[in-house]
Amino acid sequence: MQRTLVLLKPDAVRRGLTGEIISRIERKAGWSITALELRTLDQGTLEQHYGEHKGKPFYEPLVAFMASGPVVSMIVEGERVIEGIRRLAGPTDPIEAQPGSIRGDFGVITRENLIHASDSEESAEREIKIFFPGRG
Ligand code: DGI
Repeated sequence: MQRTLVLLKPDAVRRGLTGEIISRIERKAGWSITALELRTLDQGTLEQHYGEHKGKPFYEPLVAFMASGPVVSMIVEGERVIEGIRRLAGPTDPIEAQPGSIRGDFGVITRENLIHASDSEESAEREIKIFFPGRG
């Protein structure tokens, strides 16, 4: 059994797509949401979360976007959930994402790509500690 950290980004919240996206996750057999919160992220949290991208040209606009409104943060648990949610989400650039995926169905530009999901077990554990310290 795996667990992963999922963020529904400010564009998903602003556009009223959180229900649709959560529903896609809930419908996968055997997966369950074990923590869920709506919050606006502070700079410290974003620096920890996206630290690997610090110094890259897209970092500052990414952090500004991620702080621009509330996000839904979740822990999702289940069989192969890390790879599974990455596939439901689709690639980083929504134009490359297949129709049927979340980014493929709803996204256009790379920054406003609706969803974050941990990319490995190590990332999941690191990110869960940032967003849900009591669940680390
Ligand atoms: O795991 P992902 O969210 O698909 O991608 P990531 O962890 O490599 O990057 C985190 C976010 O940073 C991504 O969702 C959007 C943004 N990003 C990544 N690469 C680029 C980018 N934004 C722009 N504008 N250009 C990039 O090359």
